[in-house]
This record gives sequence, structure tokens and C-alpha cells, in this order.
Amino acid sequence: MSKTRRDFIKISSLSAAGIFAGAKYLQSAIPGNATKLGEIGNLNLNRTPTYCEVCFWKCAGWVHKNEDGTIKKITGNDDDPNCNGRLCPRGTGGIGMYYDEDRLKTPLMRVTGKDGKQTYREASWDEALDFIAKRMKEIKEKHGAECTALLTHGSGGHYFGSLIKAFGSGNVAAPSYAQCRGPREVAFLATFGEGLNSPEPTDIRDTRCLVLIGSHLGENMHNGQVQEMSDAIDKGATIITVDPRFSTVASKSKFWLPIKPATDIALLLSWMHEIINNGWYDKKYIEKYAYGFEELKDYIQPFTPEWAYGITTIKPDQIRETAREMANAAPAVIIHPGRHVTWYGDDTQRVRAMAILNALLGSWGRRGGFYIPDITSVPKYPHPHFPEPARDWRDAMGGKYKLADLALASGVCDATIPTPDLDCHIKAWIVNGTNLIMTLPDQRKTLDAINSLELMVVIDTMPAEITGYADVVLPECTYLERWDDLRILQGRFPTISLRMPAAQPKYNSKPGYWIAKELAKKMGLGEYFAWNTFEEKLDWELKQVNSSLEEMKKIGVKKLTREYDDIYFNDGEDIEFNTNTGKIELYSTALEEEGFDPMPRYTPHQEPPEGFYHLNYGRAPMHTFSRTTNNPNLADLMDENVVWVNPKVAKEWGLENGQEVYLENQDGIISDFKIKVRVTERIRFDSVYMIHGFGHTNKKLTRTYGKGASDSQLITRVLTDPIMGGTGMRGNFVTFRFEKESEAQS
Ligand code: MGD
Ligand code: SF4
Repeated sequence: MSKTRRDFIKISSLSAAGIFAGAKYLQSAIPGNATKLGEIGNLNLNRTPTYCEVCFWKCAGWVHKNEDGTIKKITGNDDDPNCNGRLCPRGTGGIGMYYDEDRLKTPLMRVTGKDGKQTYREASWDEALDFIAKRMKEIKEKHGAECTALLTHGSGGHYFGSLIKAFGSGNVAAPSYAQCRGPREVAFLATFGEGLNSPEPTDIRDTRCLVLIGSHLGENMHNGQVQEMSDAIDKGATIITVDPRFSTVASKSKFWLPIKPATDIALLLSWMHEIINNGWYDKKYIEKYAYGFEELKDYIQPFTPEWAYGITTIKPDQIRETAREMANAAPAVIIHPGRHVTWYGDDTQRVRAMAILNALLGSWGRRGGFYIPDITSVPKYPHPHFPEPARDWRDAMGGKYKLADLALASGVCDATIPTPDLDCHIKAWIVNGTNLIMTLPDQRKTLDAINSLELMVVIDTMPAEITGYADVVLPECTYLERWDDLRILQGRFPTISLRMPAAQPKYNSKPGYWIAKELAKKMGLGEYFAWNTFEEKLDWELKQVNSSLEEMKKIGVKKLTREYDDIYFNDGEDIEFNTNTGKIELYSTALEEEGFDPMPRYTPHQEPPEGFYHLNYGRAPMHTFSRTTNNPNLADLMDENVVWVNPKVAKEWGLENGQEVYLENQDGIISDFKIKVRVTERIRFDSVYMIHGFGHTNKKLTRTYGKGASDSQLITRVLTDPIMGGTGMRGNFVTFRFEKESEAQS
């Protein structure tokens, strides 16, 4: 009898639990030629394996070296399904992170007040770590360990996560959830009983129709996905792009639907209307697997294409034609769930509508739709159980966001700002690899939270804006100079890959694992980091999955066998989904139980005031968030952002291409710096568009300081998703300003 999806879920969790329960805290044998902790061993290899840290697609590659041991170039690993041997422009430019002369060079301790001005003195590692350990212990005694938090993005989260959990806090949050993909995880969990994770299991290479709703693959360069999309286009797949902006992928699409911002749910409902009422849905699939079809059918009756036209500005015949196109391709069709989906606060419901549409077309678990991903569990080097924290950030939320399956970075921020009715506020943050000033919306709130802290430690490679507010700044070496935990990824096959140092850490920087272990020792938590060298830890873990450090140094990436045999559902197979009803829930019982709409509802959003435009933002293929704009190689490709303005709007304002303007938002916030105008038909008349991550205010980022404007600064109106607490950022409007008051007076 074949295993069901439910079996698979049980088996995966059982095997992981079994391994951990059986593993005692132990110290295993140390491999022969171990190196001193924090240093690296023999670097005679002319190419060393790595996986990229420039974005979180984590392509595996090789670092090639010059004869003198310096780094020459980075190339992709042919055996890696995430990149198939080809890195994207950012990945190739990762080398610039290593050579950037603006890097943090040594530990720094604050000299003056918390003013963002980066006034520090240099300190030794010993002094800086002693200070942190002492302050953390004081905070624990005064407030409890649960009043501390880790905000993190990237590999270091493993080590600092273990540190803070060992200390007694469960507050570990990454912006990649509540500021990015959280709503889609909750929406897919509510519908199919499973989230999507990364890389998302979209079977793009075999799809016949890919629908991209505000997800600009190609600009948002997630390598393997983009390669698959290009192959699918070559094989004749249809692309339907729904975007107020003519994005790069819109230019490759059979249909571009330039939707009015904030109205996507209306379009999705009318597509359901067409697909159900014309009988284009997958009847057998829905009958066997779905719950709530009749309710959905009744519910969508008012949502005709004519109704949607009035809201979305997309013509009814285009809605009908695109619905037909999807149905013709089904089940090899993907309504792509997107990645950064925190837009208007009704985001879980919007992605729910996308999930339902996928279900109606029968694409979940089907070739060319969504495949069934497999992930392997690699046992972790043993450590004692973490203590149970007394409370966490949720206690400050008044019972909200119960459906959030991960911690919210914005929730930690909220729980840090004192209120009269809460006895434990968060008093200390460890911030690793996340530039919160440019990452969390509403900078005033982030600064309020920071000003309420008794301690903030920032671990970064660069003097990012966030380092300006830290009490202690710890310089991490770049990913090219360090060991890191194994990359363990889901996919058509699960894979593991190795990152090893290709060069000694520059300056006085150190790897994250070293910083965490040294801090742990000073905080009396050394037993949680019981390995002597990182190589020893990796080798122990690799041996649990029949590999070894020696093997991985040679191959870099290893495919493991699937735990669950089938990559797609078999025809007519019995499947129990991990939802309350055991079915794909078109009608969500989980959302209903929590008092939310069980089926997605369209609610109108605020229109821009007179003379203002929707602030739309996105990505460029050569940059990732704010982390790459100072990178010399990538700044060469793009060193500032521009604001896209429709010709009609440009005419009204008398704007010309290349003219520099300030942007001012609906709350009177004016961009710190001017931004150049690009007049283009590629954006609707009610919106402007800019690339996220520019407009840096820290002068120590010499290459990127003052270049372009920051979308983050202008995002002060946050539309919070009531279901999971995601911070919707697209409800802001901007207008143009030619000078600031201070300039007018001078
Ligand atoms: P960055 O701004 O790039 O992104 O949020 P973040 O991950 O905070 O900041 C990353 C920081 O990590 C930089 O300071 C960089 O120097 C540092 N860093 C890089 N490599 C390393 C390393 O190896 N070790 C350490 N310790 N530090 C390192 C991203 C988040 O932002 C996400 S996931 C999304 S999807 C959202 N996108 C988004 C948006 O599009 N617009 C706006 N306005 N806000 C957004 N916020 C969210
Ligand atoms: Fe690196 Fe590009 Fe892959 Fe992201 S997509 S991990 S930046 S090579």
C-alpha cells in the first residue's frame, strides 16, 4: 500500500523526534588535524565549496582562488538543483562582499547616546563579549531571560538561536516571515494543510501556464525558478502577469493585466466564478479531495467579470480569456503564491484565493503544478534540552495572531515598546544579519522599541543603519571566509550542501558560530556548544546521513534519496490532508474557528489622496534588499534607484527624465535624499515604482550613502494582517517635492 501524505508528515516528524530523543549530550571524537576554533585549516584546495548568502535561495557553488590564496571568482555547482551550475549576477558578485573596504573590521562599543550616528570606540573581542555576557546576566536577574530576543536573517540564526534558547528565551524572529512570506504560509496551511517553505515546490519546468500576481520572477531573481520559467517559455508555456507595472516578465507574457493596485482579490474571485460556473474545474479532484465546494460555488455567484471590471479595471473578456487559458492548461498550471506578499493587510486572504484557484484547477500535487517536496532531517550535534521559556512575544499580543506559525519580527518590536499592562517587555535584542531600520516598516516604531532597550548587540558584516543604534557591534566575517551549518533543502530531491572558508577572515572579523560559542562560554552555557571545532560538528552530522566532511569538501552538494516515493499524487490515490477535515479546504474551518472569513472576501482599500500616487516597490536582479547596494561589484551594475512615473503624471507635474525630486508620503515624511525620475508607460497613472534597498543614511557605507531614496522610510502606514500579523506595506502614497523647507529658507 502506498504511503499517504499524512503518513509522510508523520514519518518525517517521527524520525526527527526519534533521533533527538535518543541522542544524549555527548562529546564525540575529534577528527585528527583539528584547527583552532575560529581559524581555518589548510586552504590548499584551489576550489572550495560554498553556498551563496547574497540572497536566501542559497545556490551552491565553488569559490576559486588565485595562486596567492586570494579569492578569484565564484561559480555555480552543476549538481545543485537550485542553480544547475549557474549563479545569478548577485551570486557572482558575492565576491564584492569580501573585498568591500567599508566592512566592519573589529568589535565596537558605543561612546555616545543611541543616535544612529555610529560613534564608537574599538574594543577587543574579549572586552566586547565580556560586556555582553555581563549585561545579559543582569537583564536575566532583573527581568527574566524571556525578556530578551533574537532578530535574525541568514545562517547565523542557527548559532544565535541556540544561544538565546539556551539562555531561556523563545523569542527568535526573522523578517522573512511577517515582512515577507508569512501570509502565504498560513494561507496554504489553511487550504492544503502544508506551507510552501523555500524553495517553493512550484513545478515550473513542466507547467503549461504560469500566473504571476505581483511576483516579478526575473527581477526577483530566485535562480532555479527563473531558469525553469525560461525553459517553460521555450516549451511554449503561457505566462499571465497581473501587475500594475509592466515588469520584465510582463514583457515575456501572453497576457499582461495592469490591475489597479489593491484589487487582486476581486480578480481572483471572478476567475473562480468563471472556472466554477463554466464547469472548468477538475471535478474528480474536487470531489475526492476538497471540502466546501458547494459553499464556495454559492459564495462566488455575485463575482462576475463585469463586477470585477468595475474594481480592477481589467476588462471582462480578458478575465474570461485568461480563466479559459488556465483551465486549458490544467492541471499543469500554477497560480504562483509569490514571495514578498505583505501588501495590504488582507494578504492571507488574497493568497488563500490563489490557493483555492490552484485547488479548483487540480494543480496541487500534479505535474506542472505543485510537486510534493521532500526534505531530509539531518540530526544536529547533540546538546542538552533548551529550558522552557516562561513567556514569549505572543503574551504581549493580547491573543492575536494565533495562526502565525513562526515568530513575528514586528511582534517582537511591538512587545518591546512599554505599555502599562504588561509586566515583561523585551529588554535586550541580539540583531544578526538584518538591517531592521530598512526592513521593518514604520521606522518611528522601530526606533521607539530600540530606545526602550537596555541592551542591543548587532552582528553584521557591514556598518548598516542598524549598527548605529547598537551598544555593541560585532563584525562577522563574510560567508566566503567561514564554515556554516549545512544547507538542508527541500526539493524534488532533498539536498545537503557544504560551506567552507575559502580565505582567512579579513581584519578582526570572526564567524558567527565562533561568536555564539564564545558568548555561550562567558554566559555559562558552553555545554550547548559542546563541539571543539566546527569541522568536528559538521563531520558528526554528515556521518549520520552516510556522508562525511571529506566527501562534502570534494562534491559540495549531495542529493539524498526521497523519504516519500512519489513526487506527484497518483491518480485516484487516497490522501489525507493535514487540515481539520483531512481535505483541501476551499472553506477554511481553521479560519472560521478563529473568527475570520472562511472564504476570501474583497474589501476596498483607501484611494490615493489628490496629487498622491500608490507607492509600489520591488527588486532588481543585481540587488537583494539593502544588503548589496554598497557591494562594489553590484554597485557597478546599479548604484541608485529611480522612481518610475507615468507620462501623464510627468506632464501634470512638469517632470522630465533624470530630474531629481524628493518623495513625500501621506504622513508628511519626506525622503532623506532626492531620487531621479524615469518617465515610462510601464507604470499605471495612479502609481509610482522604485527598487527597495537604496537611500542609505549611514556615511560609512561610502559607495551607497545618499544614493536614491528609501521606500522603507516612506512606509509609515502599516496595514496589519489580522490573521497572522504580517505588516502590509503597500498602503502608502507619495507625492513629489522639489525642495525641502530647509533648502527653501537657505
Ligand atoms: P537587508 O536590508 O538586506 O535585509 O530584510 P533584511 O534581511 O534585514 O539587511 C541585511 C543585513 O545583513 C545587512 O546589514 C547586511 O550587511 C547583513 N549581512 C549580510 N551578510 C551577512 C552575514 O553573513 N552575517 C551577518 N551577521 N550579517 C550579514 C529583508 C526583509 O525585508 C525581507 S526578507 C523582505 S521580503 C522584506 N522586503 C521589503 C521590501 O521589499 N520593501 C520594504 N520597504 N521593506 C522590506 N522589508 C523586508
Ligand atoms: Fe546567490 Fe543568486 Fe542564488 Fe540568490 S539566486 S543564492 S544571489 S546565486
